[in-house]
Amino acid sequence: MEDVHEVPPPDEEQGAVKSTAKKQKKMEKLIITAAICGAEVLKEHNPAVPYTVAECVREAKSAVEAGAAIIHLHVRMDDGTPTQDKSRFKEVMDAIRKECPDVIIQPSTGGAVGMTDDERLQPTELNPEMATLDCGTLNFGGDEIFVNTENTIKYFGDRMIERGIKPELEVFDKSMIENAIRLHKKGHIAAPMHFDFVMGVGGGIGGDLRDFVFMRGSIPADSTYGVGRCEFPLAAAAIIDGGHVRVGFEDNVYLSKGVLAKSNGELVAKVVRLAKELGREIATPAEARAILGLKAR
Ligand code: KMH
Ligand code: ZN
Repeated sequence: MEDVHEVPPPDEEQGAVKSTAKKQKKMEKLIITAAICGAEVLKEHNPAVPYTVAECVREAKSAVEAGAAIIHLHVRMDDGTPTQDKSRFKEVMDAIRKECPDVIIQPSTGGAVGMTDDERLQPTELNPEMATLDCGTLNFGGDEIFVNTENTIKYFGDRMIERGIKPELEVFDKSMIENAIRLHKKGHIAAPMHFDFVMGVGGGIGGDLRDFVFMRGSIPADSTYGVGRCEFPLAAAAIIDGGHVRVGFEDNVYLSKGVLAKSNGELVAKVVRLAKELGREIATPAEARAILGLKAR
């Protein structure tokens, strides 16, 4: 009599089920973005938060050496006051490029709460390869509101199209994905779109796995995405799913519970370790440019 319990021989690839498994498309390499500075986080939160030009270079270098392909950049005055001043951006970007010539620098157009649209847009005059485009208005703690009206988003999107800047579409909630898709259809945002899910900010969506699944399932099929802020619980999910990851002091100053990161590089290195364990390779800046379709400068 035939043995019904006989175990079929394993396929050559561990875990593959011959008849049912689809051949998986090879995953793109993982793009790690380091948001090294932010506008709100202070040295009181972590003494390694950079304010000066030299400190920004130190932090960018540590992140790039650890595996970051993109530096998401805010700039500060030497006393820590956030600024969107074009010349300060130029000074910091030039200094970073001197040490890290290949890295993609993605200036913020979000700036800090209370800044005007034109003040925020100043770094786009430097024609960076990428810049942030915040896709909706958000309660930002206490009485603060981070204002991005539909007209603001259109204005920023049009500026980026004119200058060939790829927007990093920062979405703090699912409704902001809807805003981006609607404004893409009206011609204010070019495709393929790159989203960054900034998750777990009070006023926005939470940072649980179910929130991530909801966000991830809501973007167009031809788009790419990264996940940030609640990056450590969610990085593994994004790595497995083929998404990308953002880390950095702007979002989180801790390496693990109660342990401050000594540098942005330490945060990047943690993602690199996770990716290695999960079998995902890390993108160089050149590979990140190819994945994101950035225009050569
Ligand atoms: N600082 C926040 C108000 C961005 O970089 O575009 C906005 C922000 C988003 O950080
Ligand atoms: Zn930012």
